[in-house]
Formats: sequence, C-alpha cells, structure tokens
Amino acid sequence: MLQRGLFIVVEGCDRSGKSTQCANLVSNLTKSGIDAELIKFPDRTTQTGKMIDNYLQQKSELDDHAIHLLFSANRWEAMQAIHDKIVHQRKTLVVDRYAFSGVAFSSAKGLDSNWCRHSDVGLLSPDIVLFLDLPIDEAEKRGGFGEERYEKKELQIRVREEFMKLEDKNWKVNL
Ligand code: FDM
Ligand code: MG
Repeated sequence: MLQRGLFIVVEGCDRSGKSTQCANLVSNLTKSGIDAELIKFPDRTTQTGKMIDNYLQQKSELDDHAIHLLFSANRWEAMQAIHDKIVHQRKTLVVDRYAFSGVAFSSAKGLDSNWCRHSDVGLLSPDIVLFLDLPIDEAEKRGGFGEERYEKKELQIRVREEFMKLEDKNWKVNL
C-alpha cells in the first residue's frame, strides 16, 4: 500500500494521443487495484477556466502574458484539492497537461521562457512526466487540427521544440 498517491503528468502536443493514453492509464491502474483518477488542465469548468475556454475558442482576446497567468491560476486554484487527493486520500492522479504546457505554449508564442516559469514555481511537482512525442506531420494526419486557437501546424512545431528544452531526467518520452 502506497503511503501517498502518485502524481503522474502526461504532456505532448495536440493530437499526440494524450487523452486516449490518460484514459488507458487510469483504467489499467484501477484494474491493478490502484485508486486512480484523471484530471485535466486547463480545467474549463471554473471561473478562470471559462475565461481560458473563451480565449481558446477565439471568442475573446487577451494579452499573451495575461492568458499565461490565467492558465497558471487555473492550476493554483486546484492545488489544495490535488494535495488532499494525493496525500490524504492516497489517490494516484493522472494529469492531462500541466505547467510544462504552460511554459511550452507561451514561449512558443514568443514570451520569455524564464518569465513563463515563474508563475508556476511552488506548484506540486509531478513524480513522473510522460511525454507523448509525435512528429507534427503525423499528428496532423490524425483528422487534422480543429478550430481552437493553438491548433496550427507552425505553432505546434515551435511548441514541440519548447517541450524538448524542458525535458529532464524525470521525463519518460514515448515509453
Ligand atoms: N495550454 C494548456 C496552454 O497554452 N497553457 C497551459 O498552461 C495549458 C495547461 O491550451 F492548446 C494550451 C494547450 C492547448 C490548449 O488544451 C487546450 P487541451 O488539452 O486541448 O484542452
Ligand atoms: Mg485541444
């Protein structure tokens, strides 16, 4: 029996298969008797999440720094609940996107990556980061990108490069 649950983050570009793999992971963990739950960032259900959703759906315009901070706030407001789940309820959390997406997307848009990191300093750190890497050409073949703001090939290529700069020894790429 684990003393606390694990905090597993799954990252990758759009159409890399994150949602499918997250669902598979939760279901396999559950079958092995581990109490696991899926969560996703951005959480579009909260007040900040609704602003983010409007922005992504191109229904509103926001300064690049402002939207970066909203994505970050969307994580901060979830921290107490995440902490309680992992530490007190001993649940293992599978998290579809986290602060790495925050830094990779905002710096791909041209913001300074050091500036981008600051707003997430102090968030709970993941135990494992699984990065699903897929060439953007392959990702595009999977039904093409949709209507959301960042679903554009040129940006996704830069996002992937920014993700690669964030990789460290805790990352597992394409296991
Ligand atoms: N995204 C996601 C960011 O730009 N910053 C963040 O901090 C997070 C968590 O939001 F294009 C981007 C990544 C993606 C978009 O994500 C919505 P989903 O996973 O497609 O809902
Ligand atoms: Mg998307």
